Amino acid sequence: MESTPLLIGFIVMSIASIGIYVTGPKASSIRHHTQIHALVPFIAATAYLAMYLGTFVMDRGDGVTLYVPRYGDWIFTTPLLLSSLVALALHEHPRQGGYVVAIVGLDALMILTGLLSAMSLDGSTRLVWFLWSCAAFAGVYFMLWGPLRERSASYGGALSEVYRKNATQLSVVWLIYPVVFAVGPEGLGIISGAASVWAILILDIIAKVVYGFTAGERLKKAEPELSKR
Ligand code: RET
Repeated sequence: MESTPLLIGFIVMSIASIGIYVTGPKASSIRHHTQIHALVPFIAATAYLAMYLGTFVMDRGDGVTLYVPRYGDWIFTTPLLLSSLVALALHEHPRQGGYVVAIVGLDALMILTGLLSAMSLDGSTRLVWFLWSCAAFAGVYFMLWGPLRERSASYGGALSEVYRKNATQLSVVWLIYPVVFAVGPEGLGIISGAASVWAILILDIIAKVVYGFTAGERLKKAEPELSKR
């Protein structure tokens, strides 16, 4: 059990949730982004608390520890982060619903098949699920940088610029997760269990907390233009 990083995760996420809510934009045109960005670390705090307490933390069967709450966290937080970006790209256009379903569907498939990979005892089965998860991940990137980027660009100005910056920040950070997974004990076992828990903690702080604050600041600056649309 790696209790130190798990306890740190619980504390950082709890404080960050309140911090993002208090400092995030409140104007009626964009405050839903603040609500979503504050909910994300709240969910993560719950998962870190569960992992710290040992709830749903189990031996996979070969001595490798499986942190199930981590996937429970991701299955809720990644769709929330994506739906905030989709709402921005389309600026609350009615056709938004379809885009959200498509990208969230791909994202959920990515997390669930990632869990299947982590659970697999057989190396080649693990690789197949890993690659399948990567295929869904590629679909998420396609949606972000294809149709959604196009729609946001058609609005131009601040909307398109904030979308591009937030989507870039998200895309870069998310790419490191499968790398850490692949070298961690659930994958090839190149780095130790402790190193992998620390690495995921740092990634989670960047993807949820740093992202929550910076994405909110960009939206704040663009608010005067966004509220006119
Ligand atoms: C897994 C393993 C299988 C291959 C891939 C993965 C991708 C995970 C990602 C997680 C992102 C989590 C975030 C959480 C913060 O809120 C499941 C590790 C592609 C992209 C951003």
